[in-house]
Amino acid sequence: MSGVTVLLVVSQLYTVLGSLTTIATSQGSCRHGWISFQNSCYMFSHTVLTWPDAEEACGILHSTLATIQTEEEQTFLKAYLNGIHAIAHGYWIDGNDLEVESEWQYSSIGKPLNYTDWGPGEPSNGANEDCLLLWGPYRFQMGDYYCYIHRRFICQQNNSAAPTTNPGWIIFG
Ligand SMILES: [Ca+2]
Ligand SMILES: [Ca+2]
Repeated sequence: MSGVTVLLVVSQLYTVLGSLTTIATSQGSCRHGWISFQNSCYMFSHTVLTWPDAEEACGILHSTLATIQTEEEQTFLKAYLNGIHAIAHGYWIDGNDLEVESEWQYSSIGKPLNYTDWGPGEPSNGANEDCLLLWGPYRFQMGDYYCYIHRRFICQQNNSAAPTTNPGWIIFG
């Protein structure tokens, strides 16, 4: 095989791989180990970190702590966690009241929470519980807890395969 032929074969191989990647992306796939829901991918950690370290870890993975903004999203996450981790203590998600007590904000977008699903008696604040957790004992409703405690966490990333339209077309339904 001549050098040019080898180059051609390699370039064709890349073309095929490129097509496969396009197909996978258009089907809304997430990276291996991440779970797809609506326009996002979620990663449920097996390791435990403090809330600030969990936030940083998600950033390293080009994502943020899960920013739960709708009842549908919370229902999905609760159902998933109740299905796979019935005994886990809790998972850090995006949200804290570190700046002003009782004013809960998403850290990733710097805005007040627009959806909450507090467990019984939460947020309790205790002696400054300022970070947001999905609580295992409350079947993964939300609670506040001490930011420096090591817990599992959920990262969220926009799915680049979010439905798109051709120019001039609109989404219906
Ligand atoms: Ca607090
Ligand atoms: Ca609490």
